[in-house]
Amino acid sequence: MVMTITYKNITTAREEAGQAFIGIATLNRPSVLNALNHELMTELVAALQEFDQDETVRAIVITGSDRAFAAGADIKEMCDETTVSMMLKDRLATWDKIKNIKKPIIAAVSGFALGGGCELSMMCDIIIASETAQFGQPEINIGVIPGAGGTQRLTRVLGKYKAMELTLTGRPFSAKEALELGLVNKVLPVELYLEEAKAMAREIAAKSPIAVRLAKEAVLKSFDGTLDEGLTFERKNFYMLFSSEDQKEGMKAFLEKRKAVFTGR
Ligand code: DAK
Repeated sequence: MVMTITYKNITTAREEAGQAFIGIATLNRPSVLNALNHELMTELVAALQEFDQDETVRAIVITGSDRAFAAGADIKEMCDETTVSMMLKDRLATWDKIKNIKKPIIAAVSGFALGGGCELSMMCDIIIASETAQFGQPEINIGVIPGAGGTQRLTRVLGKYKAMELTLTGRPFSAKEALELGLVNKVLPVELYLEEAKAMAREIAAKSPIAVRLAKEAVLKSFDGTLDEGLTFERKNFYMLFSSEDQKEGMKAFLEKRKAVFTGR
């Protein structure tokens, strides 16, 4: 069963994944290559929050079209802004809410993933790309810099020198290069990338949702502070799982040589 709700700038769907569902949010402003205006981002955040609240949804996929994941933040919308208007509107506060989504998010990226589009993909937990995907932070070409985390997330993944090159030159880079740089998990032919992202989401949907949530939280924690802080956090989450029914079920099922049935309790 597939249910679809249509927003103005995105579409969403829930697709069956065993006993549960995966949530799919598709960016849908084709006339501007899915440029990310405020209305689209507000809708996307609302859709992600709805999936996050829905106990039956276990993993989320964000995708665009084969031609464009997103060609960046909407330049038309930003063109006449001033420092003060940008600060007062604080649009980034909307983008920031994606950080608070507890369920794993997989970006299925094809075509242009530039500027804010590249940054949106890097806000996700896993990136599956098509062979035609083209990443990049071209903001320098229009007199600005990445504004939605690009200078930080790109650098943490690629290291100083590659991040510096890509940020200062604005050069787009291919899915193949992104794979070599460790920015994407897999590259597939354009007919297959979305299916692969959904298959990975379904695979994750079969795990204990509470273990998945704490695992995501612990991995993300490694970006925040020292190794010791991260290790302490991981240990706390690990111990916490021992008060879940899923831990008992998962371990018992292993010992009884059967498939575990996770309830998220
Ligand atoms: N914004 C608005 N419109 C865009 C757009 C964009 N980023 N990208 C493409 N379009 C529009 C084009 O204007 C064109 O519209 P019409 O002329 O048909 O009305 C239509 O999409 C098709 O584009 P093209 O005709 O240019 O198509 P091509 O195949 O020739 O070229 C391209 C595709 C992706 C190479 C080219 O469109 C391009 O260079 N686009 C701009 C890429 C770019 O510079 N992206 C970075 C934007 S800056 C923030 C959050 C995030 C950000 C900043 C702040 N806060 C919340 C504070 C991020 C900033 C950015 O992303």
